[in-house]
Amino acid sequence: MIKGVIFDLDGVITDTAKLHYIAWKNLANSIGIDIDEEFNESLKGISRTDSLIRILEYGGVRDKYSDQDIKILTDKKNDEYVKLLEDLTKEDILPGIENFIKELRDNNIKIGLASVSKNASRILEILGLLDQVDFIADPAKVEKSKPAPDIFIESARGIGLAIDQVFGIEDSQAGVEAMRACNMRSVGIGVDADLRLETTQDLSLEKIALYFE
Ligand code: B16
Ligand code: MG
Repeated sequence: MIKGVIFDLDGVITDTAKLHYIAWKNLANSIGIDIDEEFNESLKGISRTDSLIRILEYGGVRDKYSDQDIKILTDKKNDEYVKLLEDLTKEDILPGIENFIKELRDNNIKIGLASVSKNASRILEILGLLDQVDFIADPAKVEKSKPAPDIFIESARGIGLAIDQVFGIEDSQAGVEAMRACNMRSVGIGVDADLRLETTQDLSLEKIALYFE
């Protein structure tokens, strides 16, 4: 019996990947590295610091940057990203998500968030969804980022449910791996998972319950 659903944010509730891309590209360009949209795909679901490390490795300059340099650069990227977030509106909620959340709430299904974004609460606030979510896992409090399962385990704990009472929804390979690592049932949006759906518009409790129960 499903009692809770754990959402990823970027790529499931809204598409902030395009804003991360603008901010990462500008930051990378400022240190002489160029990235394209294909490379940006590999950053989905990856934490801020790990994303920068991947960019530095891609540019072949990882060993030139100290931990302090990395902190300065990730702060700079985040400053630009946070400014870009202010242009988000309710229109940026991905198709079908508001209806699906309503369906969950009407059925007394708990909702948790397992995003590695430290900006998650602000993004939900801008989208007008903050009061629809029962628990937002704090990525600063979990030891390891996706593909480790920590953020999903913390999110299930936060909504007071066992792993086998929930399923999670992800758009990234790292996120699906994270769920598999703790035996959480997974729905993938455009990515292979226990149940693969092509778009967020395909989400419905009935369809998912039929598959999992
Ligand atoms: P922030 P998710 C992830 O969100 C993004 O996919 C990833 O690109 C980003 O680096 C990460 O959040 C951290 O975000 O810089 O805002 O802390 O898919 O886990 O919701
Ligand atoms: Mg995501």
